[in-house]
Amino acid sequence: HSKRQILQSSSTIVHLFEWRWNDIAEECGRYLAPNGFGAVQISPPSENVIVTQPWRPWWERYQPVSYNLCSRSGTEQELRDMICKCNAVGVKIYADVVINHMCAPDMGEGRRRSTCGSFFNASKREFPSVPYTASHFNDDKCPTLSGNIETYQDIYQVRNCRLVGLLDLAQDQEHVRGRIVDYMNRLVDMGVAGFRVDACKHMWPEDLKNIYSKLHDLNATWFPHGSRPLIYQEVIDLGDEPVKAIEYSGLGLVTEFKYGAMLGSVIRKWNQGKLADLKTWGEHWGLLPSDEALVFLDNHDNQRGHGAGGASVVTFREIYKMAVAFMLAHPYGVPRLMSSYRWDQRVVGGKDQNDWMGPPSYPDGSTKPVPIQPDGSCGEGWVCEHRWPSIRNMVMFHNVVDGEPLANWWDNGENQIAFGRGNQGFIVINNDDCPLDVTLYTGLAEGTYCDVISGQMSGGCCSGKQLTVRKDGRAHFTISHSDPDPVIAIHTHSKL
Ligand code: AAO
Repeated sequence: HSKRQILQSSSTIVHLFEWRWNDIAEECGRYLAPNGFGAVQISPPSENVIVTQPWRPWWERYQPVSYNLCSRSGTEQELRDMICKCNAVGVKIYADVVINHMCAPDMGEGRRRSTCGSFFNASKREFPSVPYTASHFNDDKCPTLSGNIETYQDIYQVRNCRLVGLLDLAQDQEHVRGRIVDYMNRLVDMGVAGFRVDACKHMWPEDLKNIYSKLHDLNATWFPHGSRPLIYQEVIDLGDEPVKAIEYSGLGLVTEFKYGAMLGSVIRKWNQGKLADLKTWGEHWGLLPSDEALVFLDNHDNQRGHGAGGASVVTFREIYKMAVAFMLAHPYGVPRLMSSYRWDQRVVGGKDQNDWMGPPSYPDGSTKPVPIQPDGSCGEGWVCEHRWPSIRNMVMFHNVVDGEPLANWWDNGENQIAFGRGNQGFIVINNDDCPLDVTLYTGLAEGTYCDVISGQMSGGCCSGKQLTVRKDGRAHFTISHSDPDPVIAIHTHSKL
């Protein structure tokens, strides 16, 4: 593969959670494109309610009041400019669209509580700038007295009642589907390459199918004629409810929540889990077919105790790099990385009291820019996992080995594993409490390779560990269990 092919094969998505459009525009050109990232998931671009109690929580963006394109991330013009700049360097934009519901009924009325100043009246269910009126919501179909989803065991409640009290749109109405289609097509025409569709579990699959079928082809300025939007649908299916991910997987990709929950549990060695078990990782574990799964370790919900996945999920706070290395080395699924901001956790009785805290912001509530430090990391509370060197280098590994089958698996029966991808790359992980010291067949051509976890190639020199693959394809690996990054990864483009 040439460097150009490698960058073209890039499929890794990074969720730049709560970033401003202007910062994303810069990040595409200065960092994401040159490092082989495929796409950015942006926070919802639609106008939302301004919540001040608690103060400007991140979750206000999941309460739309119109489909006007202004939010804490920026104006419509800034959105357009970002999409253009990112497409120009080959980084796709996937928009998070909130189409299941509008805001909660107790969010007031007027123009002062919405991010573009559009008028709405939540208690009357009036959103004139869409327009939606009371008749466009599902309330008449919801079987509960409260009007809210009270149990997830009843598919009618899940689809026809209010998710955490949010006004539930009736996507079985042509008018509602039409407004949603118009919104999504406006984004497609601006140049987005697809969507993360929020709360799909709470919409009927046939309505979604209808909506998706009316989407325009991608903008031919940047994409081949006839290209369709990529759609990945948020459906939480951990196996214990009647709504199943497979009801949606025919329509697009589906977020595979079992992935992060199970992998986190194995890496934490919970329930006798060990890395050696991952030999059969994928469909054998009850996961969706690989080409239908959007996979991730944590998301913006479960990294702070919202949504689902539970305590096993790993985040930037701990053992993240090893888990990311495994995810990006393994062929299963389309991977998405989280790029977070810090907040102070304050766990009381198992719940983080600060789980609502919004992005780094000024006293007036506007989001702070993401400053880049001289060492390439981010300042002002932005974590930027995607800029951690080993994560960045594993994104390139993922591209280099694209399309190659899993090969040459080795494990010690416990928590030391290794595997290759065809003859293009090889990874070794030590999650045991003892050193790893082993000679393994890598499948790689003879030569000296640079470990992209401890360093990388630059200007023909390796700043990390060097590994020698002998004529017979074997190489000797040692990894101390006290190494903060107990992983070695080499590939054909890290050859000296
Ligand atoms: C906010 C306030 C609420 C208030 C509401 C209205 O926090 O107190 O009532 O406003 O004023 C986000 C936040 C919400 C926020 C909302 C709107 O997370 O806290 O509400 O914005 O501002 C379900 C959905 C899933 C959803 C998830 C959070 O199925 O779609 O809840 N995720 C998306 C977004 C998310 C956003 C919304 C949807 C809404 O990613 O950011 O909400 O736009 C079970 C079900 C899951 C369900 C979870 C949580 O999970 O299966 O479907 O997710 O419960 O309710 C075991 C089970 C597992 C189960 C889990 C947890 O692990 O195996 O299935 O336990 O019980």
